[in-house]
Amino acid sequence: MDELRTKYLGEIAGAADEVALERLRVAALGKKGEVSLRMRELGGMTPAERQVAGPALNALKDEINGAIAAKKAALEDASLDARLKEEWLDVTLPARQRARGSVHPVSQVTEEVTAVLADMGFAVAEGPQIESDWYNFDALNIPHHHPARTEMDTFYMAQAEGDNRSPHVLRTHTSPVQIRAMQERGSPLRVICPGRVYRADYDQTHTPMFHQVEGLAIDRDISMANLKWVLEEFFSAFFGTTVRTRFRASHFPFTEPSAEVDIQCSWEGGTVKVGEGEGWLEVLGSGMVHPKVLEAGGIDSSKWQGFAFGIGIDRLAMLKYGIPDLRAFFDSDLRWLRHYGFAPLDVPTLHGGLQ
Ligand code: 2NM
Repeated sequence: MDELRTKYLGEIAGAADEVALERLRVAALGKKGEVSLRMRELGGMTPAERQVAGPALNALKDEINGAIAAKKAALEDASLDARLKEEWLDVTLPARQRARGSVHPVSQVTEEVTAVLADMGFAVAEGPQIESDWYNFDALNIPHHHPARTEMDTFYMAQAEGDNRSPHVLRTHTSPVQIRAMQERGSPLRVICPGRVYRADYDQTHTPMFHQVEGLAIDRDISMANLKWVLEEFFSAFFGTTVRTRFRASHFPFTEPSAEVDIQCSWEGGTVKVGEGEGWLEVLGSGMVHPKVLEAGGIDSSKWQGFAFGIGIDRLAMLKYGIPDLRAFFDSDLRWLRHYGFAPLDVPTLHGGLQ
């Protein structure tokens, strides 16, 4: 019996896995196992022999069962430890970087301009980028012989041969959206129209597609004084500092009188700073809407009047964020976009100072 104990306890201690343990259990305690066979021999013993051998065999059986259970638990612990070691995860590591885009400065500035003017009570309107020549020119009192209407300046849509209708154009300003707003909403009216516009021009300071925002306010007694207040308020909120303006008489077919507007700036060290110094920078065209334009928009010019203005968004973005080269705006250079772009969650707000 001592031999059996030594043999089985030794082999159980050295078993590599559960399969080996089960094989040992069958060899010792199974129907034909070595311990079971000994137990069967108890019947042929004298009562005195049986009284000694019986309890000893039972004790051996219990001891082997116990050793198998203990070894099984130890094997399970070891395999769990191995898995934990294998699958260990450091939850304090920084998250994997995910590629994400940035907001283009033109988009950001469009949002900023819109936030300021919307806060003053202007509604936002959008319209088609391909326009009829009526909405783009005639409704705006731009005569047929005007140089802006030549193919030198305006992109005309291709037309089938023999089609005598006047071709559509890529809108050269967002004014056609203002005409549509007058027709659809009537007066009184306060509306701004931001968006893409197109002109056949390409050099250091012009791209064939650029961005504009136009504003329009119509009521019974609106004047140039209201225009000047709105623009000074707008520039001060947009640049985050008090900005003086200077009006110079000018001419546009769609306004009478017309004025070009300069903003105060300094030119020190080769960089332009808005809202300080003695210099001036031309940024905007404006005026009182021409009666013919009001009539084209379906508004009675004997009862209503209003101001309008137009600003280049790309120029505003360059001024505010110190971007030197206009053409880089449309190069899609990822390094440039990462440098000048805005985080997607930097949403412009008035209380946030618009950045
Ligand atoms: C400018 C300059 C002056 C303008 C006119 C209109 C409309 F459609 F209401 F008549 N919208 N914007 C306007 C006036 C635009 O851009 C330099």
